[in-house]
Amino acid sequence: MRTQVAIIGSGPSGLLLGQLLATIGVETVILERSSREHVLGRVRAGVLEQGTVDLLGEAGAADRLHAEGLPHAGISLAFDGRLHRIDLTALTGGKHVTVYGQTEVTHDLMDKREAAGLVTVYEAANVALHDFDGTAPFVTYDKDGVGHRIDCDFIAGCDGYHGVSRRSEGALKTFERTYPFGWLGVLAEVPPADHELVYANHERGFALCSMRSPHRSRYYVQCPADERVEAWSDDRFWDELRRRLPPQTAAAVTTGPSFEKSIAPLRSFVAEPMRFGKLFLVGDAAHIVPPTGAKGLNLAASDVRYLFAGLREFYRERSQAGLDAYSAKALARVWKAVRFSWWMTTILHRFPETGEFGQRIQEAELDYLVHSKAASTALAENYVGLPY
Ligand code: FAS
Ligand code: PHB
Repeated sequence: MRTQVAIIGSGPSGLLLGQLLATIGVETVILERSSREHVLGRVRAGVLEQGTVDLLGEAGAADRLHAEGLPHAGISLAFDGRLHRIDLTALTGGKHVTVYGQTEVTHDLMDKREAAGLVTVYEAANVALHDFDGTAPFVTYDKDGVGHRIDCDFIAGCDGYHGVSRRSEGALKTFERTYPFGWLGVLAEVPPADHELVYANHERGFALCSMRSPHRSRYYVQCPADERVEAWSDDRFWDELRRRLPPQTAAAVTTGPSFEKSIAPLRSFVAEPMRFGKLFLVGDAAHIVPPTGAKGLNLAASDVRYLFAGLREFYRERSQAGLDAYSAKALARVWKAVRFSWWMTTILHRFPETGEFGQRIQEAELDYLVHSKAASTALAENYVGLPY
């Protein structure tokens, strides 16, 4: 088989890149290790920057997003028993974010790809990348015990943190910070506690009140990094969540049976560079952020935007300029989002080793943040998404 761009991974990065390339007639094949159902079964991000919404629109995959997505003009920070609203729209000259689950984004992109008859090979085993530092790259994989080869012009490594693409290149420099805690998250078919997101800093630990729709809530509590999800009954979760929220928010929590419960580790990770000859790393394959700043999925989208622009320039004008600029351009925005996600995580979570001085500094940071327009504006412009 031959294609123009071989895409490794059928998550948001791979699907969005494939859809955008289809709009300009560039052929792709996506190789996905898991089944379609497994990919759709993942519950992850929930907040989209406007740039991500616009890109999904350009890909022709935003109809349901526009119909069902929830525009949010603000978020609240909760500490000292009170809510402090950050008016994102007022502080950013009219911008907002949209609440719409990553599962739905993935579903919409898969439906669009399938409707166009574009090829995705699910349960592709032993995917391997070859000769991407030469002029004739190709990928190999096994499907139902049969070996296959796809010759291509370029390879897009959209295969996430545990993927094969990043590990295929030796000349990487990586940067990493792991956090001494994780997020225990639940999904429940109950109305949200607030009409906007609530990020809570409490002496028992961080908590987040989010949502997927007016009838479906997404909640998280900070937990030890080695915590087991089996140790958390629904009752224990609801009790701990409400203990970390201001009284009026806790009273507004509607409890009910969870239909998804999982623990996500928190880490900051960046691999440089994001390009090796004909191989381009995209999204979580190149970087990971703690979910506190709601940047993971949105960073994947900005990588896709830069790579799509470079590939469009190559196929239309045979120019390498955009492709040559990809890594530096993507990393400039990645590092700003890594900083913001790290900062949001440090001011909202309880760190075991922080000590009394560190605790006072965190309290002063939060007090300054909600009482200074300059500080609130800095949070708001990062949260809605910095310019591309
Ligand atoms: P993905 O990891 O989504 O997709 C990679 C795909 O490649 C997967 O389908 C995988 O099966 C496939 N793959 C892997 N290895 C392969 C191989 N060798 N061959 C072929 N295919 C292979 N972000 C937020 O903004 N908010 C959140 O709350 C949030 N929560 C998260 C919770 C968890 C547990 C995780 C892991 C991430 C979370 N994220 C969150 C970040 C997440 O949304 C990512 O940013 C987003 O999925 C990035 O998309 P992709 O780059 O496509 O990577
Ligand atoms: C979510 O709804 O899953 C979500 C929202 C905001 C975050 C992290 C996760 O910062």
